[in-house]
Amino acid sequence: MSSIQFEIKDNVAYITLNRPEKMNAFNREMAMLLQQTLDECAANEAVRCVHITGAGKAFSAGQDLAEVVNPNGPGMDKILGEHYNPIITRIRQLRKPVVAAVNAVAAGAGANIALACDIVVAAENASFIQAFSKIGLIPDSGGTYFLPRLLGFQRASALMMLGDKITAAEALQMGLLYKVWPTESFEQESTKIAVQLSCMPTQALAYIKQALNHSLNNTLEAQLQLEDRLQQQAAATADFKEGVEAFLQKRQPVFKGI
Ligand code: LHQ
Repeated sequence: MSSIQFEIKDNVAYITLNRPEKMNAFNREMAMLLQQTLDECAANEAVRCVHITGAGKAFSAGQDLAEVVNPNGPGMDKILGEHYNPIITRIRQLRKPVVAAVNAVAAGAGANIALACDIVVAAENASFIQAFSKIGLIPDSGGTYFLPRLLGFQRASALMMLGDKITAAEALQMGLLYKVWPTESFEQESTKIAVQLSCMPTQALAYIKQALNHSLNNTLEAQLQLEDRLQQQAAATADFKEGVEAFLQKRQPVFKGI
């Protein structure tokens, strides 16, 4: 069985982190396979949304700690630069929406990979842990970048330093998540969001993502200029033409992602 399961159905790429016996903890093979899979999603025009979840009882427990102490393992000098940083960069640069469907516990790099996605949803039994400080590390995989922006400096600081486990309900209330559903309906509901996104104007979603990426650091003036440029590009797409025509003709639009 591959540590990454991958299936494309109706314009959605379903990626499942698949080392359930290890709580989907990342080893080098799984990290490299996830990068490769995200590259396939970028290259394949049939993919208009990516949905990432975990198999079994975890979303992901983060780095496989057994690999870190293995003398034949990749080594601390490689783990971030070759495993996690390229995953986070790929998620943020992918010109398609990525949904993190957090089915259960997400710890360490597992949590921060989820938080780097465009829309994060969770099952009510899911939980999030910045587990790093508990083993003498600092949050990585974008944690020190996204958490203060999502939560504010104080709450980010507390979660990162204390390493407390927070429930999906707490994460929702803090602004880390978009929605939480009961475990029984979670798969169906998170899939519904992915299918909805896959039918939307994909280019416009890519421009939204590009604008959001820049908004994290831009001045208002620079952001207004970027909006001007991206809006003109969005307005040049076939999907914009279709969206306006459908509105005026009082019918549902059929977007092709171009
Ligand atoms: C695991 C793991 C795991 C191996 C559960 N590895 N086996 C970057 C730079 C370089 C180095 C390090 O890492 C990083 C990035 C990071 O992600 S650092 C953070 C790494 N992750 C953690 O520290 C989380 C460790 N795990 C936990 O805190 C708990 O296991 C969680 C909260 C995830 C789940 O708790 P429980 O539901 O109570 O399950 P459990 O603790 O009983 O674990 C079940 C099994 O999974 C157990 O194995 P066993 O053989 O006893 O059944 C664990 O040893 C194994 N496991 N996480 N990361």
